[in-house]
Amino acid sequence: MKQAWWKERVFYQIYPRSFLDTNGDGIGDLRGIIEKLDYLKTLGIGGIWLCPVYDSPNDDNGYDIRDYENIMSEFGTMTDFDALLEGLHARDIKLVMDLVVNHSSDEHAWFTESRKAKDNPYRDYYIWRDGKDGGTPNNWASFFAPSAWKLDETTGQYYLHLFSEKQPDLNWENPRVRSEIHAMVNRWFDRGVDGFRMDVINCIAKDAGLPDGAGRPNAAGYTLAVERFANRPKFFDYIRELKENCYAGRDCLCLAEAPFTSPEEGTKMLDEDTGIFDLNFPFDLMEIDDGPGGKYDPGSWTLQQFKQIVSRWQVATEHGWGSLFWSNHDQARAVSRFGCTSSEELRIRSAKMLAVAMYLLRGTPFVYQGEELGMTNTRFPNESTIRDIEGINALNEARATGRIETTWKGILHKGRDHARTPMQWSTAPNAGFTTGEPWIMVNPNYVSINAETEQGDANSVLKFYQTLIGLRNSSRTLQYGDYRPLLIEHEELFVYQRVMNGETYTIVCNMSGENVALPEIPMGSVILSNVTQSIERTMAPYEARVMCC
Ligand code: TEU
Ligand code: CA
Repeated sequence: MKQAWWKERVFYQIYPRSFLDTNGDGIGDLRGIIEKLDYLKTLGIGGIWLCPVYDSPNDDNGYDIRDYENIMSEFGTMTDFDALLEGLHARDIKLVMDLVVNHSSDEHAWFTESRKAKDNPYRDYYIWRDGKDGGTPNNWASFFAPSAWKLDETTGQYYLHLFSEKQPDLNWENPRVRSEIHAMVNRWFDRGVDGFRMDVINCIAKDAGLPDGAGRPNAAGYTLAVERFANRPKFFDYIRELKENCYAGRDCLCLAEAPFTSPEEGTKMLDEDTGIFDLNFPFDLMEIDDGPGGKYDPGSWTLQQFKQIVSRWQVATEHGWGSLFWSNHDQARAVSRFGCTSSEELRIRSAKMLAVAMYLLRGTPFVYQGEELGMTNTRFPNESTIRDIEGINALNEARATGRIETTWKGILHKGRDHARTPMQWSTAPNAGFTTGEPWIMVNPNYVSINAETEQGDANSVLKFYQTLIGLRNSSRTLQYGDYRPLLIEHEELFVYQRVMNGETYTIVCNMSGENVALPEIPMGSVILSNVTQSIERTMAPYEARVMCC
């Protein structure tokens, strides 16, 4: 097994808009992150994944980039950025930026040029087509709108947007687009960043001729034509080319966000010798509780499904490496979704259990901001408090098809805004996030769930995360050891070992709300637990034990 800095460190994902506001405009900023660097260091963090901070009109909160080489004015300046980078590196924390190049903003100079005329030199930077039979060029749906095509009056042609109409897809077939992107990536590397998390990167290559998709149509007759644009052969070529042009000779992380990727495809992408990425974010776990109607049609999940997903990816990445996460800025809060919030005691215990279950696996942990406090979903009182374009679109579509009640329930369960409510720093007004009016509501539970209070409480989720991350940081076995699942068929307990050089860690998690008898397994002495008093052969609800021998 090759060693690498990104295999040994615990990462922390920052959603800057919601992290800390230092100038009272209600929006988090880079100075806010700088203020909290010691907080991150104390947590044991060795790397940051920073969501987009580039200049953007914020149709999708920075995932619609207007200028790849400037900082969003709400977040600060390039001087602030350099100061942040310096502050991170001074603490030996790596910085991984978001790279959003499947699409840009429609306000990017490339697109404002492109839409001017069919013969504009930038026309082929995007994907333009004539309509067909009085309608769109094909039947592709958008993730954020019924159709993926928008008719542009100026030239009478349609442009493709897999996300919102303010996020036109870049045309990767155009070598000029690719070399502009390479140059931009290289300038960020030269500035000192340590890697990129590449947004929906496996969707950049669309099948030639843009053939219709075959999937189930939405109410407007369009379909998410995943089989036409996800993990297509050319995508592998484009990434190989990008790596040759940007990564060669650098020790930087190449991390894919890769929806629609099976473990088999993951093996291909992540193979240490022949793959194209160091790490990826797969979606199976994030979709575990999707109902037949998708993300906002809430379903249920079982421990068996969870174990299968984990095991498949552990196996898929045996000759490579994987990522470990419960949540991100697109998902609900981990403890509300996978743990238990019926009482404070169980919220705290289950939040700690989830951390043990996930972050001692083989792979690189990514803690999402606020997760280390056990932050929960928010009871958004009504639709007007929703800020996310995906949620707003889902509600609009649901209203048109009479499914508003299910969808609202779905949003309360899994809406992206749960992850985006402000970080809860203290008991001060607005959780200490801002002295102004926050851009999105603060979860009222900040009075008890916040960093300051938890720092002073030995039993807090925060203190537990510090201990757990410290344990992982100090153990080669937990970083590089083999993964061995135990009690595979068990319906309540999630049990595995990490083994290296004669050292064995055994991790036992009760993922249910019941007392569960612990079968005979090799154990060792308990080095970490989330309950005050363990009963040897009984696992209390949501109990987690880490043993070593
Ligand atoms: O998300 C990619 C993606 O596939 C999303 O549609 C995701 O499935 C969805 O949000 C889950 O509800 C990335 C970013 O993480 C997301 O924030 C952006 O909105 C999206 O790309 C477009 O850039
Ligand atoms: Ca601010």
